[in-house]
Amino acid sequence: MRLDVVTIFPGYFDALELSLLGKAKQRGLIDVHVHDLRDHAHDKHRTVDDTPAGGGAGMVMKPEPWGEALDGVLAESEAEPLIIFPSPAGEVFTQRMARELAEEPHLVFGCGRYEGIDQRVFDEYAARGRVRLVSIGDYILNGGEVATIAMVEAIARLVPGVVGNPESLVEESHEDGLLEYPSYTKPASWRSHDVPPVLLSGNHAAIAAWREEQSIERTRRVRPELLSREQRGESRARHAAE
Ligand code: 6GU
Repeated sequence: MRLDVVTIFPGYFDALELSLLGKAKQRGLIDVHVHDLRDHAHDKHRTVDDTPAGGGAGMVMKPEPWGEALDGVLAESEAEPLIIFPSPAGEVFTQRMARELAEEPHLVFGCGRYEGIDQRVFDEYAARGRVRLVSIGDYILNGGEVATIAMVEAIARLVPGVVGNPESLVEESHEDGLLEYPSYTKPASWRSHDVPPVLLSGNHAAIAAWREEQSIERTRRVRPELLSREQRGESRARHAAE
Protein backbone atom coordinates (compact mmCIF):
# COMPACT_ATOMS: atom_id res chain seq x y z
CA MET A 1 0.00 0.00 0.00
CA ARG A 2 1.27 3.44 -0.88
CA LEU A 3 0.56 6.32 1.51
CA ASP A 4 1.29 9.99 0.79
CA VAL A 5 0.90 12.67 3.44
CA VAL A 6 0.91 16.41 2.73
CA THR A 7 1.55 18.54 5.84
CA ILE A 8 3.32 21.62 7.14
CA PHE A 9 4.72 19.47 10.00
CA PRO A 10 6.51 16.48 8.43
CA GLY A 11 8.18 15.77 11.81
CA TYR A 12 4.92 14.37 13.23
CA PHE A 13 5.28 11.42 10.88
CA ASP A 14 8.62 10.34 12.33
CA ALA A 15 6.37 8.32 14.66
CA LEU A 16 5.59 5.99 11.75
CA GLU A 17 9.17 4.69 11.92
CA LEU A 18 8.48 3.11 15.33
CA SER A 19 7.27 -0.36 16.22
CA LEU A 20 5.07 -2.42 13.91
CA LEU A 21 4.62 0.27 11.27
CA GLY A 22 8.37 0.94 11.07
CA LYS A 23 8.93 -2.76 10.45
CA ALA A 24 6.16 -2.84 7.85
CA LYS A 25 7.87 0.06 6.08
CA GLN A 26 11.24 -1.69 6.17
CA ARG A 27 9.67 -4.85 4.77
CA GLY A 28 8.05 -2.87 1.94
CA LEU A 29 4.47 -3.68 2.99
CA ILE A 30 3.67 0.00 3.27
CA ASP A 31 5.40 2.73 1.32
CA VAL A 32 5.01 6.11 3.07
CA HIS A 33 5.91 9.43 1.45
CA VAL A 34 5.63 12.62 3.52
CA HIS A 35 5.58 15.95 1.68
CA ASP A 36 6.12 19.42 3.15
CA LEU A 37 3.36 21.71 1.87
CA ARG A 38 5.71 24.69 2.26
CA ASP A 39 7.88 23.29 -0.54
CA HIS A 40 4.97 24.38 -2.76
CA ALA A 41 4.77 27.95 -1.46
CA HIS A 42 7.04 30.12 -3.56
CA ASP A 43 7.17 33.47 -1.75
CA LYS A 44 10.04 34.45 0.54
CA HIS A 45 8.13 33.45 3.71
CA ARG A 46 6.75 30.20 2.23
CA THR A 47 3.23 31.37 3.10
CA VAL A 48 0.51 28.70 3.10
CA ASP A 49 -2.34 30.65 4.75
CA ASP A 50 -4.28 33.88 4.32
CA THR A 51 -7.22 35.75 5.87
CA PRO A 52 -10.72 34.32 5.31
CA ALA A 53 -12.82 35.69 2.46
CA GLY A 54 -15.81 37.43 4.02
CA GLY A 55 -13.86 38.22 7.20
CA GLY A 56 -13.77 36.54 10.59
CA ALA A 57 -11.20 35.03 12.93
CA GLY A 58 -8.33 32.72 12.05
CA MET A 59 -6.56 31.92 8.83
CA VAL A 60 -7.43 29.69 5.88
CA MET A 61 -4.96 27.55 3.92
CA LYS A 62 -4.41 28.95 0.43
CA PRO A 63 -5.38 26.75 -2.54
CA GLU A 64 -2.26 27.17 -4.72
CA PRO A 65 0.28 25.25 -2.58
CA TRP A 66 -2.29 22.46 -2.07
CA GLY A 67 -2.93 22.29 -5.81
CA GLU A 68 0.74 22.02 -6.65
CA ALA A 69 1.44 19.44 -3.91
CA LEU A 70 -1.54 17.21 -4.73
CA ASP A 71 -0.99 17.43 -8.50
CA GLY A 72 2.55 16.17 -7.89
CA VAL A 73 1.33 13.22 -5.80
CA LEU A 74 -1.41 12.31 -8.30
CA ALA A 75 0.99 12.49 -11.25
CA GLU A 76 3.15 9.82 -9.59
CA SER A 77 0.27 7.48 -8.73
CA GLU A 78 -0.18 4.22 -10.58
CA ALA A 79 -3.62 3.70 -9.01
CA GLU A 80 -6.62 6.00 -8.66
CA PRO A 81 -5.81 7.24 -5.18
CA LEU A 82 -8.37 8.11 -2.55
CA ILE A 83 -7.66 11.54 -1.05
CA ILE A 84 -8.58 11.86 2.63
CA PHE A 85 -8.78 15.26 4.28
CA PRO A 86 -8.85 14.83 8.06
CA SER A 87 -11.49 17.23 9.32
CA PRO A 88 -13.74 17.50 12.37
CA ALA A 89 -16.47 18.23 9.80
CA GLY A 90 -16.03 14.83 8.12
CA GLU A 91 -17.68 11.41 8.46
CA VAL A 92 -16.49 9.54 11.55
CA PHE A 93 -13.63 7.06 11.17
CA THR A 94 -14.54 3.55 12.37
CA GLN A 95 -13.07 0.05 12.31
CA ARG A 96 -15.38 -0.63 9.36
CA MET A 97 -13.84 2.31 7.47
CA ALA A 98 -10.34 1.11 8.42
CA ARG A 99 -11.13 -2.31 6.88
CA GLU A 100 -12.47 -0.65 3.74
CA LEU A 101 -9.44 1.67 3.37
CA ALA A 102 -6.98 -1.19 3.99
CA GLU A 103 -8.04 -2.52 0.54
CA GLU A 104 -6.96 0.66 -1.25
CA PRO A 105 -3.65 0.56 -3.14
CA HIS A 106 -2.96 4.29 -2.63
CA LEU A 107 -4.21 6.70 0.05
CA VAL A 108 -3.33 10.41 0.17
CA PHE A 109 -3.81 12.39 3.40
CA GLY A 110 -4.05 16.18 3.18
CA CYS A 111 -3.45 17.59 6.67
CA GLY A 112 -5.04 20.99 7.18
CA ARG A 113 -4.15 23.46 9.94
CA TYR A 114 -5.61 26.83 10.95
CA GLU A 115 -9.35 27.17 10.33
CA GLY A 116 -9.18 24.79 7.39
CA ILE A 117 -8.34 24.57 3.71
CA ASP A 118 -9.94 26.71 0.99
CA GLN A 119 -13.08 24.80 -0.09
CA ARG A 120 -12.02 24.92 -3.75
CA VAL A 121 -9.24 22.40 -3.02
CA PHE A 122 -11.85 19.79 -1.98
CA ASP A 123 -14.03 20.72 -4.96
CA GLU A 124 -11.16 20.47 -7.45
CA TYR A 125 -10.03 16.98 -6.37
CA ALA A 126 -13.59 15.69 -5.86
CA ALA A 127 -14.25 16.68 -9.49
CA ARG A 128 -11.13 14.82 -10.63
CA GLY A 129 -11.33 11.73 -8.41
CA ARG A 130 -12.30 10.40 -5.00
CA VAL A 131 -12.19 12.63 -1.92
CA ARG A 132 -13.41 11.94 1.64
CA LEU A 133 -13.44 14.24 4.67
CA VAL A 134 -12.87 12.10 7.75
CA SER A 135 -13.02 12.93 11.48
CA ILE A 136 -11.58 10.72 14.23
CA GLY A 137 -14.18 11.77 16.81
CA ASP A 138 -16.18 14.55 18.35
CA TYR A 139 -13.46 16.82 19.70
CA ILE A 140 -11.15 19.41 18.11
CA LEU A 141 -7.47 18.91 17.34
CA ASN A 142 -5.16 21.67 16.10
CA GLY A 143 -4.71 20.00 12.73
CA GLY A 144 -5.01 16.81 10.74
CA GLU A 145 -1.59 15.36 11.61
CA VAL A 146 -2.48 13.46 14.78
CA ALA A 147 -5.73 12.25 13.18
CA THR A 148 -3.77 11.00 10.17
CA ILE A 149 -1.34 9.07 12.36
CA ALA A 150 -4.28 7.41 14.13
CA MET A 151 -5.94 6.49 10.83
CA VAL A 152 -2.71 5.26 9.22
CA GLU A 153 -2.02 3.01 12.21
CA ALA A 154 -5.55 1.58 12.20
CA ILE A 155 -5.48 0.99 8.43
CA ALA A 156 -1.89 -0.27 8.01
CA ARG A 157 -2.19 -2.95 10.70
CA LEU A 158 -4.98 -4.51 8.62
CA VAL A 159 -2.74 -4.79 5.55
CA PRO A 160 -1.86 -8.49 5.20
CA GLY A 161 1.53 -9.28 6.76
CA VAL A 162 1.81 -6.14 8.92
CA VAL A 163 0.55 -7.86 12.08
CA GLY A 164 2.47 -11.11 12.60
CA ASN A 165 -0.37 -13.25 13.93
CA PRO A 166 -3.55 -12.37 12.00
CA GLU A 167 -5.62 -14.21 14.62
CA SER A 168 -4.82 -11.41 17.04
CA LEU A 169 -6.83 -9.09 14.77
CA VAL A 170 -10.13 -10.95 15.04
CA GLU A 171 -10.83 -10.87 18.78
CA GLU A 172 -10.19 -7.16 19.25
CA SER A 173 -12.62 -4.49 20.37
CA HIS A 174 -14.91 -3.39 17.52
CA GLU A 175 -14.07 -6.23 15.13
CA ASP A 176 -17.35 -7.96 16.06
CA GLY A 177 -19.10 -4.74 17.13
CA LEU A 178 -18.37 -5.37 20.82
CA LEU A 179 -15.67 -4.16 23.21
CA GLU A 180 -12.95 -6.68 24.00
CA TYR A 181 -13.19 -8.89 27.11
CA PRO A 182 -10.59 -8.36 29.90
CA SER A 183 -7.25 -10.16 29.57
CA TYR A 184 -5.03 -11.73 32.25
CA THR A 185 -1.63 -13.41 32.42
CA LYS A 186 0.45 -15.00 35.21
CA PRO A 187 0.69 -14.91 38.20
CA ALA A 188 -2.73 -16.38 39.09
CA SER A 189 -2.88 -14.08 42.11
CA TRP A 190 -1.39 -10.58 42.30
CA ARG A 191 -1.86 -8.23 45.30
CA SER A 192 -4.85 -10.39 46.21
CA HIS A 193 -6.48 -9.84 42.77
CA ASP A 194 -7.12 -13.27 41.25
CA VAL A 195 -7.33 -14.36 37.63
CA PRO A 196 -10.97 -15.50 37.15
CA PRO A 197 -10.92 -19.26 37.87
CA VAL A 198 -12.73 -20.14 34.62
CA LEU A 199 -9.64 -18.99 32.67
CA LEU A 200 -7.53 -21.57 34.55
CA SER A 201 -10.10 -24.36 34.13
CA GLY A 202 -8.93 -25.65 30.75
CA ASN A 203 -12.59 -25.75 29.66
CA HIS A 204 -12.43 -23.99 26.29
CA ALA A 205 -16.18 -23.78 25.78
CA ALA A 206 -16.65 -22.27 29.25
CA ILE A 207 -13.83 -19.79 28.58
CA ALA A 208 -15.35 -18.72 25.24
CA ALA A 209 -18.77 -18.28 26.90
CA TRP A 210 -17.27 -16.23 29.76
CA ARG A 211 -15.41 -13.95 27.33
CA GLU A 212 -18.54 -13.40 25.25
CA GLU A 213 -20.52 -12.52 28.36
CA GLN A 214 -17.79 -10.14 29.56
CA SER A 215 -17.70 -8.44 26.15
CA ILE A 216 -21.45 -7.89 26.12
CA GLU A 217 -21.51 -6.73 29.77
CA ARG A 218 -18.65 -4.26 29.22
CA THR A 219 -20.26 -2.93 26.04
CA ARG A 220 -23.63 -2.54 27.81
CA ARG A 221 -21.95 -0.57 30.60
CA VAL A 222 -19.60 1.65 28.55
CA ARG A 223 -20.99 1.83 25.00
CA PRO A 224 -24.64 0.70 25.03
CA GLU A 225 -25.25 2.36 21.66
CA LEU A 226 -23.07 -0.33 20.03
CA LEU A 227 -25.50 -3.09 21.03
CA SER A 228 -28.51 -4.16 19.05
CA ARG A 229 -31.91 -3.81 20.67
CA GLU A 230 -31.95 -7.56 21.37
CA GLN A 231 -28.47 -7.50 22.93
CA ARG A 232 -29.55 -4.60 25.18
CA GLY A 233 -32.37 -6.81 26.38
CA GLU A 234 -35.09 -4.39 25.39
CA SER A 235 -38.43 -5.75 24.36
CA ARG A 236 -40.24 -4.68 21.22
CA ALA A 237 -43.22 -3.73 23.37
CA ARG A 238 -41.13 -1.29 25.40
CA HIS A 239 -39.84 0.33 22.25
CA ALA A 240 -43.31 0.56 20.76
CA ALA A 241 -44.49 2.29 23.93
CA GLU A 242 -41.75 4.96 23.75
CL1 6GU B 1 -9.63 14.70 11.46
N1 6GU B 1 -9.03 17.07 12.51
C1 6GU B 1 -9.09 17.97 13.49
N2 6GU B 1 -8.45 19.12 13.34
N3 6GU B 1 -9.75 17.78 14.60
C2 6GU B 1 -10.36 16.60 14.74
C3 6GU B 1 -10.33 15.62 13.77
C4 6GU B 1 -9.65 15.88 12.65
N4 6GU B 1 -11.05 14.57 14.18
C5 6GU B 1 -11.49 14.91 15.37
N5 6GU B 1 -11.09 16.13 15.71
